[in-house]
Amino acid sequence: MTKQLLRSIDLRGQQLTLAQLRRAVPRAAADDTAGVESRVREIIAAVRERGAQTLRELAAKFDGVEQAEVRVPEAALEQALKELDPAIREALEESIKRAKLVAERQRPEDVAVQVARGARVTLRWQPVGRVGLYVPGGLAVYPSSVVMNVVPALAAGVSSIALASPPQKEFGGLPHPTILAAAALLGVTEVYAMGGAQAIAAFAYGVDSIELEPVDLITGPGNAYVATAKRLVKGMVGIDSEAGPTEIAVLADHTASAALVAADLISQAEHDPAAAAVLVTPSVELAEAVQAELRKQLATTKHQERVGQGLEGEQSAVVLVDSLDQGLAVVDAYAAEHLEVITEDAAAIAARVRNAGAIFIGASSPVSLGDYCAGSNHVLPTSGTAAFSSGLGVQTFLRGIQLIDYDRAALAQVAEHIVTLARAEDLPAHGDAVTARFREDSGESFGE
Ligand code: HSO
Ligand code: ZN
Repeated sequence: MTKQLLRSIDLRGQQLTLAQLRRAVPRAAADDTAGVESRVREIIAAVRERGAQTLRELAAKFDGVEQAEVRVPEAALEQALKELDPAIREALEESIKRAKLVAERQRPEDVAVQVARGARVTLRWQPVGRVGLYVPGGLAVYPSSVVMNVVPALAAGVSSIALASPPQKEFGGLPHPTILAAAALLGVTEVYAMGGAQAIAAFAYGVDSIELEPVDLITGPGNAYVATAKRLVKGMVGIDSEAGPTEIAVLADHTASAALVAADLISQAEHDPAAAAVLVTPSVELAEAVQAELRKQLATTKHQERVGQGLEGEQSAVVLVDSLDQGLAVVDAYAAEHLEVITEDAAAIAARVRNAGAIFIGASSPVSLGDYCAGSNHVLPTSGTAAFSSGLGVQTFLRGIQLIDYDRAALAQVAEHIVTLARAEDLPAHGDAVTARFREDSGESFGE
């Protein structure tokens, strides 16, 4: 028998609890970052103490670049945009247009609630002041991720956006030109050639000597050093999420095309040997046909080696189920970053899914569409975190501020309750702060 690329997990005929299901779905153990953490702590301390000097030293050490300036001159951004392949520019513009259309419509409205007469509570959505966007370099050059981070930040009304990406030796110590061009296209002019944990530290603490002001929120993916640095500065600044390797799950029945399912699994396995590709299906015929298609398509795909590793890794599998109902329980337990539903009446099945970062409905909505041009965001929760968190969006860049506005009569209505609750908590001064407002000698002039 030919060796199958995806390992098989057969859940047919089994009644599993949620805990059992969670153990049954394929998921790689989290990396041990203990060793990385101590090095990242040293880098953060060095950036705090010696600022730009440390950034230059680490650019020489890690990126092999002797850096005169950490800040990318605006002329270099304009130049990169001028030299950008017109087809790439056109594609980026379409991607930006659709992402903008969606993000702007998703901006939540302020909510003012009249609680009683003269008593109003409002939730005001306020953009964060300043955002630092990290864009990885090296193997992965993702101008699309610049779009996915910057567009919702702008839609939220963020007024200050800085971007960091590692200096590249082959581009004279600047970040990759397509990254620079994407930044320029979006009107981002504050760009730094800095990478790794040092970039995250610079964003979190600021670097006086190059006039890099600290940010309030850091977004964007990165390697283990970047992810660890984000975790360490979290709390002092906000972070979007600690993104793990990308994942695709496909819930499909006998109506799905095996060739298309295989193509979609391969498309996301292309990111990383640690990427996960999972097919959940009640159809044994489809499962077998997809395995055959994977073998066939793997032979001709460009990044054969990492795709093969991704498919054969323990994080990937085909999960056989009795029915779509059981399939839904499996995909909910898995909580995929990307879930494709390719079944009869896919929209109705998708409506029943509770846990996923994004759901791609039907054969004409592949994950690659969402990666680039759907209008949705491709920064999504990985590693099962979709069970409690959302992808990037306009809301990531907003905070809800509560406005409390009561007049005297409205306060009087609840004064006694406040005093009672304050006493119950043995915090009588809380009650006194209210009753003081109703004493004749309080000095308050109430114009009613
Ligand atoms: N699928 C990735 C995003 C991406 N794909 C960027 C291509 N470029 C994580 O959602
Ligand atoms: Zn992708």
